[in-house]
Amino acid sequence: MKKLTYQFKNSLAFLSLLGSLILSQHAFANDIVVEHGYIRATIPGTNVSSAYMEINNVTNKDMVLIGATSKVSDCIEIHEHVMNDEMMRMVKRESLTIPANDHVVLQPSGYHLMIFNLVEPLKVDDKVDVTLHFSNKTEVIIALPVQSIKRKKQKESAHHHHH
Ligand SMILES: [Cu+2]
Repeated sequence: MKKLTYQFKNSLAFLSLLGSLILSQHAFANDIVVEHGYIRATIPGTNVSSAYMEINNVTNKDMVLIGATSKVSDCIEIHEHVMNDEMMRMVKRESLTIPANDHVVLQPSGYHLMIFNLVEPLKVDDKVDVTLHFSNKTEVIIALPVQSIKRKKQKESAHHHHH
C-alpha cells in the first residue's frame, strides 16, 4: 500500500513537471471549480474556524490538494474526521486527491480545512479569500462567505425536508 502511494505520487510529480515544461503558459483557472463554499464564524473566545466546499476537478487527471493559505491565518490544515475507538477524531492529512472528472465534498463531520491562529474573529457575512494549492502548482483563489454554524444547520435540515 505504501509503495503504491509512493509510485502514484511520483507519477503525479512527473506529470506536473511534464505539464509545466510543455504548457508553461497554460492557465489552470478552469481546471478546478469550487462550489457551495463557506467558512464558519468564530465562536467567541476562540481563534479557530473551518472551511467547507465542494471541489470539482474538471480535468482528465487527478488533482491533489496539498494545502491552503489565507491572509486571515498562517496555519491552515487539511483535516478529516475519522472514527477511532468509537470516538470522532480530527486527523490532519498531507493531501486530498480530487479524482479526474469528479469532486470531493468538504463538509461538517468529514473533510474540512482547519484554520488556526486567526488574526481576528470571522463575522457572519464577511468574505474571506482562501487560496487552494495543488501538487501541479495550480492555485485557486476562492472567496468564502462567513456563516454561523446554526444558520447552516437550519438550511441543511430545511433542504433535507425537500427530499
Ligand atoms: Cu479540523
